[in-house]
Amino acid sequence: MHLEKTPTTSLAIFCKVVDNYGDIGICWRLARQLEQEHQIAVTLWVDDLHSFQRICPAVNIHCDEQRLANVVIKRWHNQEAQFTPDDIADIVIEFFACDIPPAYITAMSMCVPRPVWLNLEGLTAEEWVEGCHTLPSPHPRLPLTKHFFFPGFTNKTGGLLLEAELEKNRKAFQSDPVAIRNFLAQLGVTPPEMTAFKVSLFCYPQAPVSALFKAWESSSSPVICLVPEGVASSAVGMFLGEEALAGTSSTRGALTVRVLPFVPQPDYDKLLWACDLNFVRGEDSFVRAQWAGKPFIWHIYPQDENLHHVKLKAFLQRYSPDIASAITFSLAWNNALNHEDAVDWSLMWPSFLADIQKITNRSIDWQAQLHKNGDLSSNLLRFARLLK
Ligand code: TRH
Repeated sequence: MHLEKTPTTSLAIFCKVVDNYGDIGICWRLARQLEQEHQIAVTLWVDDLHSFQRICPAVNIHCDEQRLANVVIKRWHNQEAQFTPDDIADIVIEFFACDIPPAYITAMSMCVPRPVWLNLEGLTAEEWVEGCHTLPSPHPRLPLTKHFFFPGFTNKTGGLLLEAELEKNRKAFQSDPVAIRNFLAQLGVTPPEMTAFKVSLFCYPQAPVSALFKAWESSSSPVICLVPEGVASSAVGMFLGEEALAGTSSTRGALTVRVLPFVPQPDYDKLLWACDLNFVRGEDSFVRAQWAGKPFIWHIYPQDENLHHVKLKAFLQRYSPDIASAITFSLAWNNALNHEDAVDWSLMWPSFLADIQKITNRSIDWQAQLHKNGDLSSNLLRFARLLK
């Protein structure tokens, strides 16, 4: 029997790092998954290798082109770069409406057949997304059409990034106390700290960290707050009485704060899996916390005129409309309570903690609901193949 070899599909992702780690975090996760689970030949164009190296220490920041996890990584530093149709991938993804080089677009328009061109958008729980997901946007001059692709929480969106093995790996890790202990020990967590209520903290500098620390200090049982280096440095430094460097820690009342090294991306999942409560932010850690099956509090990326409060409320409405303590806590963490509402963390924390089992159960139900939407990479490829 003669088996015809199907040519490998090629795909390029263009990623502009606006700030922090979420842009590259999402693109790198997507790139690896497309390569590993779908055998796509992926090239990831990224303009900031320093941010990339923080979440993936194997990245060489001096290299214009390198291959990691079988993905070709190219430094994107020149909008004037020249391209011919031979350089163009079968599927082209621009992340978050970043402007891909004009010559790349011109070369795309000269390809036969034309590549699929997608704009992968940011995540929001707002309803309008369902109406915009997969909408076409014809190029004003060239014979090309770009399509919008929205991640999301319903089956009328592209879903969320989710690796095929994630659930299996998480369950194996969470049911192996030795693996959890070894993992935490390697990050510097001491045996007595491991028995405390474990919280991981990842947030923007505006979060009311000092006020929450005060409430934890007078908690009825020990709390250990694990915070990666570089996160909430000023509040953490104030608590510690010294610069918040990896390895430093201090205890006051019931609270111990310990600064961890900023871990590589796969270890960040393990940190979420190992903790009893996770504070996450932005987009990617927010999604990972949802896959961790543990209670989490989201610090949303701040926008002008508090636009982010609308997005926060849209998510909370979907996620936990019936758990008042969780909603109040999340709103207060994001400074989104009505002005008349006084924020008293020493009251809010115990009432959140009293509902922790209910909140955990909700996070498990939510996860099951999300699974029904499939995973973003497979959904994206299915859509791209429809357009071919
Ligand atoms: O870092 P973020 O705030 O990123 C983004 C960007 O600011 C972006 O411009 C904006 O659009 C978006 O938020 C909403 O948060 P995020 O999205 O959670 O990304 C953090 C990444 O860093 C994620 O991939 C997990 C990873 N990470 C590690 O690998 N190790 C760590 O120790 C920590 C704390 C995070």
